[in-house]
Amino acid sequence: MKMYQAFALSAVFFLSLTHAGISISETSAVPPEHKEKPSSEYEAGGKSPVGEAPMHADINPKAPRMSETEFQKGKQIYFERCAGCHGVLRKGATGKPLTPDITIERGTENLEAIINYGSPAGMPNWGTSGELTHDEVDIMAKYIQQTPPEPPEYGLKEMEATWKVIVPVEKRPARKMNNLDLDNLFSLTLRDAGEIALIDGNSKKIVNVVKTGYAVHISRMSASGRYLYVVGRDAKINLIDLWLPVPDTVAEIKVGLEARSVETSKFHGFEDKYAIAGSYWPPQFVIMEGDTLKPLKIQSTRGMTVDTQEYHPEPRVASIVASRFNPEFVVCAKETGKVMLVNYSDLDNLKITSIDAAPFLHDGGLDSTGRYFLVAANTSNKIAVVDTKEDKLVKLIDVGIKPHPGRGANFQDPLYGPVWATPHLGDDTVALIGTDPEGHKGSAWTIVRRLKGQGGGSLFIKTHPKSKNLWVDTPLNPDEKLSSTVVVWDINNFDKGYEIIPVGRMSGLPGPMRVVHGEYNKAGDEIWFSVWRAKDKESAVVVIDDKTRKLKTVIKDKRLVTPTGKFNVYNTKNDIY
Ligand code: DHE
Repeated sequence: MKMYQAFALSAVFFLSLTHAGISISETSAVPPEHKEKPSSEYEAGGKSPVGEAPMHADINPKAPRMSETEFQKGKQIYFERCAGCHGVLRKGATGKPLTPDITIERGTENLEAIINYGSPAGMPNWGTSGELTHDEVDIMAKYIQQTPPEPPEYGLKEMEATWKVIVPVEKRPARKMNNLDLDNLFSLTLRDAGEIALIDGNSKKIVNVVKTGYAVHISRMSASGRYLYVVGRDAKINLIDLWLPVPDTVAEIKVGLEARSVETSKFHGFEDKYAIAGSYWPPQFVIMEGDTLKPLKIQSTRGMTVDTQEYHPEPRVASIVASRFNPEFVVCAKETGKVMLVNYSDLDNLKITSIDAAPFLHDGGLDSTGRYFLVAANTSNKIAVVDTKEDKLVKLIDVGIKPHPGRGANFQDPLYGPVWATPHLGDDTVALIGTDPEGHKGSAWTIVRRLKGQGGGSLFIKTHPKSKNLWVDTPLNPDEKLSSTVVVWDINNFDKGYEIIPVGRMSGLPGPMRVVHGEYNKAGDEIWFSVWRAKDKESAVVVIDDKTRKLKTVIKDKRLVTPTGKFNVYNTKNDIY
C-alpha cells in the first residue's frame, strides 16, 4: 500500500494549519480515497500574507460572471488555502497550474467536482471535508477562471519605507551587558503569536519575548553569535542584539509581502557583515547590512525552470545557507529548481553561479565539513548535492517520497563513515547518504542505509556530535499516537530498531498535539522538543536527557503560544545539526 493511501485510511482528523492555529474537524464521513495527504495540507493550509495586498484584476470576457463581493471572497479564500501549492499567479508550484487558458477549458462543473472531492494527486477535498461550504466551492470554481490578480512588486523604495534602526550601532554596547550564557540561549518560534521567546538553556527561564512578524518562521545567528535574525511569513525581519542587558530588537525591515528564509554571511573576513532574506512574493532576495538591515542589493529569481526550460514568473526563495568556503550565499529557488551561489564580495558586480538541481527545492543543510550543501527537491523525491567549494552540482540522489530534512543530521555511521540523513513527509523511511568522497569513496553520495521509521509525516531529524542518538519527529502524521511521539535510534546499532519516546505524554498536556523539531543544547546532552497545540490551548517544550532518553524537565508558560522551531545559539551559528 502506498504511504499516502495508508495516511488516508488511517486519518481520523483533518488537521488544518490555519493562521489562527490548529483547527481540527472530524472527517469520518469522507470517502477514504478523498482524504488528503498530510504533505499537501502542510503546504496548502497556511494563509498567505500576500492576500492582504491591494491588487489589480482584469475582466476576462470568457470567464463566468462574478459579482465584486464574490470575486473578493474568492481572492481571500485563494490566498488562505490555495496559493501555497498553486502559486500567487496560479502558474503552478507543487499544485497544478490554474491559469484561465486551462481552467476555462475545464469548465465550472468539473472544477467544482475537484474542489469538492480533491484528487489522488494530492488536492485536498475542500468541499466534502467541510472546510469550504457549497457556495464557497462554487465561488472558487468561478474565481480560478478569472485572470489572476497581481500583487504589487516590492523594491528598494518600499523596503526603505519600512526600515527602522531602533538602536543605532554607535548607541549599542561595546561588550556583552548581561550575564547570560549566550551560547546556550535558545530562540523559540511562537508561531501564531508572531513572537519569539528567548530561553536560557541552563535555567530554562524565559529571558524575553520579542514581537516579530506574522506567523513567525525561523531564526538564524550571525557568525559572531551576537546578532539573531528572525523572519516572519509577512517578510518582516527582526535583528535582535544579544549583547543588550535584555536582548531585544535593534533594527527591523519588511523585505516583501511574504517570506520564509534569512541567513548571515559567514565567510572569513565577512563575519556579521551581511544578512540576506529570501521572499516568496515578490520572488527575489535582498542582501542587507548585517548590523542595521539597510537594504543594499535586491535580486529577482524570475527565470527559466531547469527541466522544461520554461519561464516561471514566481520562483519562491526557499532555503538559504552561508558558505564557509567562498564569500557566497547559497540560495534555492523553489519552482525553477535552481541553486544560486551568490557571491557577495562585490555587490556592484554581483556574480551568481546558477546550478541546475531539480524542482521544487525546499529545505536543506550542510554536511559535517560545511563544504557540501544537501537540499530537498521535494516533489522530485530527490536530494541535490552542491559543492560550495568548487561551485558545482555533485549529484541528484533519488530518495523516498517528499524528503523533508530541515537542515538534516550529520553523524558517523559505524560502517559508512560520515553521513547526512533526511526523513520524509510522504513515507516512513529515513535516508542516510554518505558524505565523504575522500575517506569513503564507494559510499559517497549514495544511500547507504534506509531506516524504517514509525510513519510518514516527518518534518525534522536531529543529532549532535556528542550524541549517539538519532531523533525523528512525525508531527504531520494523521495518527495522533505518531504525531505526539518521536522515535530515536542508536547510531551505533541501527539493527536494534527505534525506541518510541512519548514526548506529548511527558508534557502532561492532553491531545491533540504535534511534537515537532528537536534541538540540542550546546553541550549536546539534552534535546528539546516543542509540544505544539492550538493557539488557545496550553503548549510546552519538553527537555529530554539525551543519554537516558528520559524526561528532564517541561517548560510551560502562558506566553509559550504555538511553539514550533527552536534554535540554540551555538549550534545555529556553527551549523551543528
Ligand atoms: Fe517551514 C524551514 C518553508 C510550514 C517550521 N520552512 C523552512 C524553510 C523553508 C520553509 C523554505 C527553509 C528555510 C532556510 O533554511 O533558510 N514552511 C515552509 C513553507 O512553505 C511551509 C510548507 C508552508 C507555509 O505556509 O509556510 C512551511 N514550517 C512550516 C510549518 O508549518 C512549521 C512546521 C511550523 C512553523 O513554525 O511554521 C515549519 N520550517 C519550520 C522550521 C524550519 C523551517 C522549524 C527550520 C528548520 C531548521 O532546523 O532549520
